[in-house]
Amino acid sequence: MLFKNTIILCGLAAFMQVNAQQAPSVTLKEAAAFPVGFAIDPVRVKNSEPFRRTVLEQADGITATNCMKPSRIARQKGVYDFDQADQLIDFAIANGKRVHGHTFVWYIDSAPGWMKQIRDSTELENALKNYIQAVGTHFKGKVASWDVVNEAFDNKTGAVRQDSVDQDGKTLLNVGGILGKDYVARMFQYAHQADPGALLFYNEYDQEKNAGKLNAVLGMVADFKKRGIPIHGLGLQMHINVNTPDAGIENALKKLAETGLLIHISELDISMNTARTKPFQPTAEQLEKQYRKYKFVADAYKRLVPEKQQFGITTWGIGDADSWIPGFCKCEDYPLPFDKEYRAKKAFAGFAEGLQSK
Ligand code: 9MR
Repeated sequence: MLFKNTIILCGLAAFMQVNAQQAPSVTLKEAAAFPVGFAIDPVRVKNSEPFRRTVLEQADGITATNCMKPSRIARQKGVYDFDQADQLIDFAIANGKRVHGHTFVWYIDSAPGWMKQIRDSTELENALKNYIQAVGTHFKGKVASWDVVNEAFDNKTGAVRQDSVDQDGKTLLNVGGILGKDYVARMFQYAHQADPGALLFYNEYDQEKNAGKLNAVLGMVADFKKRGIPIHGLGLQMHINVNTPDAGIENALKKLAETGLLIHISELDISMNTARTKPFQPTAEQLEKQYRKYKFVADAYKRLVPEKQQFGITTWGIGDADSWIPGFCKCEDYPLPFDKEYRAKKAFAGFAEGLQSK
């Protein structure tokens, strides 16, 4: 009986250990030698005290999840609404947090409806140019950096996207089809004219698992360098899961760093629910794998990106309640370092340990 109770107690202790709300002895910003950031929006800052406190305590910088997207700033042509974005930036600046702007051009939902209707190349070129000019100038001196173009390359071909509808028939901003593949370079030129002091990034997903995309990004950088197109950094979104192969992450970090540009892990989250089920309750093994993957990512970034190119690591949200993934996959998931109450998870400990690795 005693033996059996001991086994039960040991099992319980192991379970509690993986689920333990760690009382962290270090914050992420203390643990990291480079800026750690969170993607956030102003409503949560205003409405949730634990959210706000976590930003203040843990982060060096922020990215706007949605409020700096064209769909929010320019709902109507020629009318700019900076209200939400200004609130967020005032909060960041008042608290000494670096602001990363996201994003000027994105082919998907982030483009306003009126812009997606444009078919004429001159009209679209001018609309984008005017938008970048107005928004870049408005935030000049307050925003350290911008994702100028987001996700320009096709998943299958690695060529510049030229689709006007997605697989569900939703209208896209077919900027590649209307303006031609060199539009990406011109957007960087417009962004540089608008705010010559801002660091300009190209941001992309799946580079850790899609060789065609990674090569497309590398090819774009080589071309930009040859032609003197201003670009300062590359964003590796890293929406990954607990089974994403380490080798792919290392390969992407290494190859992107070889460009000599700043490297930003720009949207990190690590999904555990690879079967995309609902409901979903992570097992002790999945929590352990998430802990290890957070640790690996931070450690790999430190090992493979030279210090002077370490722009930082940003997670896409703070706590699991902020994640975009459940809405997208119609499943449950817990991909972030903090739980729904903004208590540090085991994943947090992995992240902090990786950031502190020698
Ligand atoms: O997390 C964002 C979600 O709330 C928005 O509905 C969506 C569309 O604007 O964008 C999400 O963020 C995306 C980011 O802007 C670009 N990379 C992928 C992110 C997750 O979809």
